[in-house]
Amino acid sequence: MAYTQFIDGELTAGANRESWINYNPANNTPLGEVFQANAQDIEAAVGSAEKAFHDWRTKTGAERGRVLVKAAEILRSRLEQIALLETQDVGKPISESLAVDISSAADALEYFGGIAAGIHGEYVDLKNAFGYTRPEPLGVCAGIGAWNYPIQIAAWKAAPALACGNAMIFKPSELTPVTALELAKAFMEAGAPRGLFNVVQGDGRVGAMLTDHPRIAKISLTGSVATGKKIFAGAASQLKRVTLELGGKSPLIIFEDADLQNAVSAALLANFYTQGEVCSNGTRVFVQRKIYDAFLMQLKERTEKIRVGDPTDPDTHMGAVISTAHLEKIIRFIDAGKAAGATLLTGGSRPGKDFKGRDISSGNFLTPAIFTDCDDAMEICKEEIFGPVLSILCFDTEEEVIERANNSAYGLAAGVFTNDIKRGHRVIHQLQAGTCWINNYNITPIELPFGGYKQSGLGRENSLAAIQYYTQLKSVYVELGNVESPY
Ligand code: TXE
Repeated sequence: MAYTQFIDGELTAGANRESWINYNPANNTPLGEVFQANAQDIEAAVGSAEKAFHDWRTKTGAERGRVLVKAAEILRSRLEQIALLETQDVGKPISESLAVDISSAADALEYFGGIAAGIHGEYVDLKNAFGYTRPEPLGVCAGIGAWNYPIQIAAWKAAPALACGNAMIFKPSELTPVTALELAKAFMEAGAPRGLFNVVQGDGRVGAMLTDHPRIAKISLTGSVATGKKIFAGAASQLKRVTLELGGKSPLIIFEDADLQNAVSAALLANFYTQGEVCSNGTRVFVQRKIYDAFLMQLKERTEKIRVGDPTDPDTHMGAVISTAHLEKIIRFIDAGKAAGATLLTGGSRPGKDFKGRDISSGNFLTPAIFTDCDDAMEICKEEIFGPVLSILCFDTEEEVIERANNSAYGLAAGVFTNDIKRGHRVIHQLQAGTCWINNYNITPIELPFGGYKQSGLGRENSLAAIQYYTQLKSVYVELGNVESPY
């Protein structure tokens, strides 16, 4: 299989380009060859996107919305086959790909397709005059994706961009080149003009070319904080618009009155879903002292029942992490946690066989890990591991836990479990985080904004909040009288 560029409505040839092999994380066998976009590809993508933008911006919101909703229908009609592609590319369980990834992408297309006709300005009566505003598109926007939710990330950027009248050039992560191409095909079949949504493959160098390109008006990144800072700096010379969905080390706070079963379920989901490779994960689990032992006992028992194995098996709970290099990075964090004095209570090892006795030694598998005896200052409690590693911490008072939870350069997400309705809102209002949950975790409906405080990002994706990041607002004053002049 060749993963090439999708420019001007079609897949381009792969020849005469730098290339690399894309591997299946579950067994490290080749899925296909990926061809790095070159400067000519970028120029062709920008030219095609500009041509598409020229017509697309003249369509009404309703006309644009129809294409997005049709694209959503096409994705849903191919859910099983795209889910399998995503599972093979990312290593995540097929149960997740079927339940979340493609549906979330389709939800975004439907949502922004539905509101496209409602994206308009305001009218203001003035003295012998009136004014109005116009939310106008930016032009050609670039999306740059991470590898944990490839088609969801592509759709969360393309849907608002196109709904607002822009064209998009999307670069998936070099580790997951596959399903952005499925989204591109769906847009074409839905009636989008050629070049409205282009895909270019490649690593950070291609991402940097997009950031630097003078005719690309905006960059939207989903990725690490380090990359976010590089893009922000690179965009500065042109004052190019940037939205950044970055990493985090988010707190999940469990008060003594919480429903224990639900709180443990949330802690498991917030650390082990998608092998823990979720930016908004609640990886610092703060538990109030009175229930700490009971919580930890249930957490350990249920963690050890998580079925690690072949991601294509519907019974599997946890698949393989994205690459051998990433697996080694996670193991380095685990070693550092032990060296710092934390106790590895369970997990953190490489299983040779999975829960059905199948040989998985050739894949990037790790059993879900829990660290106790943690200290806030430990690296495993400060840095994003982006793997199945949970750090549990004990606290006594509300004031103490809020201060400790906020003591982080990140601010992406936060969760609070309590049955005291006043405490739940009181605490969540004091947490420095952009995406929050009370008595659940990591539920991200398209109707709510998603994004972070502090170094976890700039701007928001999803909900009506996203519209401001894909439009620029023009105000128009209309004189109904004469120009009064002292000259
Ligand atoms: O990120 P990387 P990864 C974060 C998550 C973790 C990271 C993992 O927290 O930190 O993403 O994904 C491109 N100029 N989120 O390892 O390495 C690169 O090619 C331009 C947060 O992929 O930062 C890739 O396509 N582009 C998120 C993309 O940036 C550059 C949810 C990300 O790569 C570049 C999911 C450069 N100089 C993961 N260097 C959220 N908050 O929603 C690299 N890239």
